[in-house]
Amino acid sequence: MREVELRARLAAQPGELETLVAGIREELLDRAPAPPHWTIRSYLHHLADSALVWALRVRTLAARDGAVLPAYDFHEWQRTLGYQERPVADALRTFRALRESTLRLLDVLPEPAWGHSGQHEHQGALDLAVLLRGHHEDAAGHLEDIRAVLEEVSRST
Ligand code: NI
Repeated sequence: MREVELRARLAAQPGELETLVAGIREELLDRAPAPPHWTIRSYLHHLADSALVWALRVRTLAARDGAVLPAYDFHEWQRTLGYQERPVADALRTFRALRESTLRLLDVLPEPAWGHSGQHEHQGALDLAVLLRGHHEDAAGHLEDIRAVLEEVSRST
């Protein structure tokens, strides 16, 4: 995927997510699907937190060539950070705000930043293009997860 197209898709995902979950009954957000899927509420908080980590990594790497980018344990975050209790409106707002501000940053980034190479704790060397692709793919996968869970928990009403 060309970078222009990738950025357009990153910009479109908050709207896709909002459309997907608009009008879902509150109780369906918390209805547990068959493993390994999470509840829809958990996926929404994971998407917000993954956007947070992505936004931090983009800034860290854009600012400094050779930056170290820490990993995080998303299962641990899902278990420990109140994903089951917090309002989904917060997650949707956070996801959109971090996407928008980070894409605006990318618009004005000086050219050399695109050549920066960072060290990810687990994935090894990567650059901004890899961070963009990875974050888009992760979110696209979770949009599919949410679609699947919604179908499953709606059936069992
Ligand atoms: Ni993920």
